Amino acid sequence: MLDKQSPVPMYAQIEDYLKSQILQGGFVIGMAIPSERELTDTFGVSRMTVRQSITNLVNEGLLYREKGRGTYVATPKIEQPLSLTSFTEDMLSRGMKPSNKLVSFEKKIPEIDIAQELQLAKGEEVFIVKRIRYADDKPMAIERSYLPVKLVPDLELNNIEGSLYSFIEKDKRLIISHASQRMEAVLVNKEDAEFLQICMPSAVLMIERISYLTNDVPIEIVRSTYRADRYKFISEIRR
Ligand code: 16G
Repeated sequence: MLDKQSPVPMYAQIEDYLKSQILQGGFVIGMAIPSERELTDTFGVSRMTVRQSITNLVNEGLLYREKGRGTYVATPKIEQPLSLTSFTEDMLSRGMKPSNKLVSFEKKIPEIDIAQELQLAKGEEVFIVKRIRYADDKPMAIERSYLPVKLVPDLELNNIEGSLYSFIEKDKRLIISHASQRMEAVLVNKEDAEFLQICMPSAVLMIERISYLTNDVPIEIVRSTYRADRYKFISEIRR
């Protein structure tokens, strides 16, 4: 099956073969792929070569390894358009069940950088909401939201157990109109690794979003850490 004369290295050809099996449904989600030994025999290459192909696909998020058991086909990552939607809306629109675990909920005067970004006067307080967000009971992201107390003074525990956007828009009748967002890849820290149930070191996607109401008043800063093995962000761009 391999072309030994090809300039494409053996590991890349095996990788292409495994990838096409996954994408065309030969190997389905959750199924174990053939063992390293079986692949070694099938392709007549060294175990190192097979391992290299599998490692590349694990790093791409198409496969995952389970210690002592084997290598399995991973659930495809969530493809999240870069849009101003809430976590609850995003998950429901995919037919997944959103849920939250509240880690902390405080009311205090924020650090100077948050106060400046939220355009707060000296001494003005924010609510700080830290939640783990789940889709179908799997941890996806950790969100730390900062909201000016003066805009949502009656924010309570039961509001953030559900959808925060629904509270802001339906209960408070405020309109979230636009946002600026930046995203970067970082290595997960110890605390977030525990919340997200991932090993260290793992790459995660860090997002900071500042959302504004129609009158350009900042309503929320969110600093989120997303599991990079479960999420990819996509956008339509035109020239
Ligand atoms: C999204 C937003 C977050 C917002 C949350 C509300 C990003 C990076 N974050 O996750 O700012 O607080 O939705 O979700 O997009 P909820 O209405 O389900 O509580």
